[in-house]
Amino acid sequence: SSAADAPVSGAAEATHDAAAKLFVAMTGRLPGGFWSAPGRVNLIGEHTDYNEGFVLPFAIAQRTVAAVDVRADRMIRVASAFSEEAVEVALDDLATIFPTPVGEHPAVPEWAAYPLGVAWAVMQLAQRAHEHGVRVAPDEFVGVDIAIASDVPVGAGLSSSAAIEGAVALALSDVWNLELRGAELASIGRMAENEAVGAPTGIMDQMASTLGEPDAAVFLDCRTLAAELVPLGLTDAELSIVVIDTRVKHAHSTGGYGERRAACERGAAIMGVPALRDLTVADLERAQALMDDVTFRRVRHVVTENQRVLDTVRVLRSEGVRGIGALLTASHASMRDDFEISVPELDTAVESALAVGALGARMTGGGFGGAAIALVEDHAVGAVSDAVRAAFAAAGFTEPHIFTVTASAGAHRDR
Ligand code: GAF
Repeated sequence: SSAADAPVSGAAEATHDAAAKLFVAMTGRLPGGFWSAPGRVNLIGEHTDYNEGFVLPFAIAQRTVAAVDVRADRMIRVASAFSEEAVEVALDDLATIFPTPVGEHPAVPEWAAYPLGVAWAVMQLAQRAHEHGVRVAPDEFVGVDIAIASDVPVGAGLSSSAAIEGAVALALSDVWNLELRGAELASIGRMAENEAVGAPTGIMDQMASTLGEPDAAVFLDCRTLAAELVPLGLTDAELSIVVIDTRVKHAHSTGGYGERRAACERGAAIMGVPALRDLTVADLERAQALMDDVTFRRVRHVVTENQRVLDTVRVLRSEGVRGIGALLTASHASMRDDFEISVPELDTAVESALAVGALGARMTGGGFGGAAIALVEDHAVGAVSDAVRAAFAAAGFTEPHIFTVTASAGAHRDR
């Protein structure tokens, strides 16, 4: 084709229908309500979140929908399009299932560890109510049925997991009358991801999924969790963000992600700082003298990436989005060469998009697969898509899934 694949619309009717059908099949009843939360694209700021640094993601229109109702007992039952079987657990037994021991698989099917992990996290936090603003005691919680459907591509680096967590956390907050918002919901999602699913991720994805707004990126300080919306102005600039999903699947509960985290912690310890956030580009010369080459390059990626986020925010606010292309491309080079989390498909996506005039391009998300993004003139979206597809075919790679994304609303109740 000569254009990007058809964009998937936000909170799509089809996703609501799928969640409703699953709910009816599981319970024989209609759901009491629908909640949804989006996936995200990270514009810039990769592997900086767990180093207490800066990130600039935005929520996308693709969403996960949770169809939910309360039950008369204290059971929680979840169903999803990922599985034929619903999973049912007593609320009081969640604490015997989670946390998942480090390095082990969850005691429930992995897809179910997300929604059940969120419920567990909410109940855990209720016991420490003063910390996270949970107002209701765990023994007041009633049982719930939850059916989940999504149009966020899975394994594409677009945070399908944060979308599930956000939708379920908000639904539980509402049906349990907890009035959780923003960073509270995000912290619950992250706790589920880290301790129930067992993926040692930062908080970026959950914050983007809960705080996103149309036409804006979320500029987040991952140390203080202070967030500011930064208008993107893509429409006025006649620019598009094209996502190239390489279809190389990644998982952050295994391998490279945790190793990168460990290298960053090592680097911070050698430099005598609490987190790499506390270093600036001026500290890099000293760092190089103190550590091995691999650790140094991991540190250099994080330190320069934090600076690129700050620069991107400054450029967005002064010149506008047309000015950020070189920063995106520099971010990719840093991830490819210093952090070493790219794969040939991601490099091909970036290079082939740039070769036909993309203003900037980079892999987005945790790496080792997933998606790249390119900043492209509206009128060139078709040409860039064609060029990337041709480059993939020439390299013998699986055909990528290419589509444009728009900055969209964060988690909300739909109906
Ligand atoms: C994944 C993680 F979930 C995020 O927390 C973040 O670390 C990202 O990789 C890399 O920037 O999406």
